[in-house]
Amino acid sequence: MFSKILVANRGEIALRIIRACREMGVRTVAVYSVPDANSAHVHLADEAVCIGNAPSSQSYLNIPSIISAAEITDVDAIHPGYGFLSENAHFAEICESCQIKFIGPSPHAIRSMGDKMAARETARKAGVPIIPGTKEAVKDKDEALKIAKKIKYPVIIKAAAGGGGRGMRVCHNEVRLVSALMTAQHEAEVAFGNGAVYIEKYLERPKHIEIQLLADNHGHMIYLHERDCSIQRRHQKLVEEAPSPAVDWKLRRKMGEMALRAAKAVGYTNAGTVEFLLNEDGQFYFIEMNTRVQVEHGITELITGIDIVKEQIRIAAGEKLSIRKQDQVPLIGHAIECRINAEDPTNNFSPSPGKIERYNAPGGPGVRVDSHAYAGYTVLPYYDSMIGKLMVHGRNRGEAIAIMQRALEEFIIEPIKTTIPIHKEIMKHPVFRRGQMFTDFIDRMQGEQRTDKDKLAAEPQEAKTK
Ligand code: MV4
Repeated sequence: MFSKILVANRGEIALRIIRACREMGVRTVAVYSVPDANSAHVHLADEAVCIGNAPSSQSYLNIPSIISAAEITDVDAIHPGYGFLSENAHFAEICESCQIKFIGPSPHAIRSMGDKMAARETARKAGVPIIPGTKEAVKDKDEALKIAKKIKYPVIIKAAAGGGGRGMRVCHNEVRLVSALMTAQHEAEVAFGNGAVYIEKYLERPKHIEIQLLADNHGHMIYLHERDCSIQRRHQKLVEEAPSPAVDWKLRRKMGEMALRAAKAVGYTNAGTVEFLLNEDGQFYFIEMNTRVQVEHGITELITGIDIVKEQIRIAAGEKLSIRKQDQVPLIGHAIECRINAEDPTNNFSPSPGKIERYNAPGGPGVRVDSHAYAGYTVLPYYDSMIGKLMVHGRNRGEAIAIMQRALEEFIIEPIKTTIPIHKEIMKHPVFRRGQMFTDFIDRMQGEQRTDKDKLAAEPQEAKTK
């Protein structure tokens, strides 16, 4: 096992990794930017090194600075968390060349899955269902028109180097397709330095289902069932749950086996997640693979009892998976996560940084809070607005929702604006309670609220006093 790990991240995930290390008897090094000097991860780690100024490009994305910190503190390994350098194959290679273990998959696996168009082709060749569309990058408008005619509108243009919804464009007709192609290619070139785009048939109301995988370097690979991440807004997940109310055991097994196939095709090791879109007819399609630990990994830990971060560290240290047989992976009860962001849901989710004066995290049976926030902590404007994750675990979905509602009521974060109020709305929404949410859930819910408000405003005074 490693004796010391550098955590190349901040916020709640840095804490999560430090906690795993502490329990495993591994020492930790935190890295931090100048304004993060007072952050919880700096205090909880055994050592801490300042790596640069506030902008991520100068600190958490600054490879020379992070490698220097690793060499000065003489660590055996680096855990990248999520975001920042976690899916940077070049960084993984540099770690390797410095004899520092990168806690994640191989540079080859990261690179293969990082090109979303290549990943789609890899999945197809491995026999994993993909959405009808292009095999290679779309060269010009004639090619785009031809393929769209074949698969029929609506279609979606995606950037090969994109992922997570970045650089996507939905087109309902030929005119839109031609103009969208030009801008999509240009935007992809500017944003990712790679203008390659591909086209898929656009699925109108899918569910977003992802399969968590673990693979060691001894040939063992298991899936830890699915998470339902259909509740998103502008490609930011708000609520996730495991298992999915839309997946039965037969489908779970099919999706799990297809996820394993896709991962095996690139020689995948460590923790990873295969994303699928699930149609109302029960058909599912590979969309991409995330080669890192994800924000929502905790709900899978709650239903399986498997500590994914500890498994990541053990795998990187060359140990075998703690559970190596698929039928020994538990699925107990139901877990839900609400992401608590410093955003104002009543003002288009605009960021709401600032000092937290009052803070009280919920507790009690079935509640887990992963957060770096505390009373007196200042939410910084430079980074991601997520200040914590509220996770609950119940015997079934109904119980999990009840625990979540109770926990949301207990949670106090003042005076900054947070997403807690919208989570309360989601938990009581009949569509959510029936488990019938699709990726358009939040837009529809907010549409309903607007019409409610309009109705109230338009209604004569007597309607209220009656
Ligand atoms: C799609 C799609 C419909 N059809 N692909 C968004 C995130 C990225 N990983 C893939 N995404 C989508 N790809 C086809 N062919 C719809 C989405 C999508 C979506 C997916 C999951 C959750 C929320 C979403 C919101 C809008 C669009």
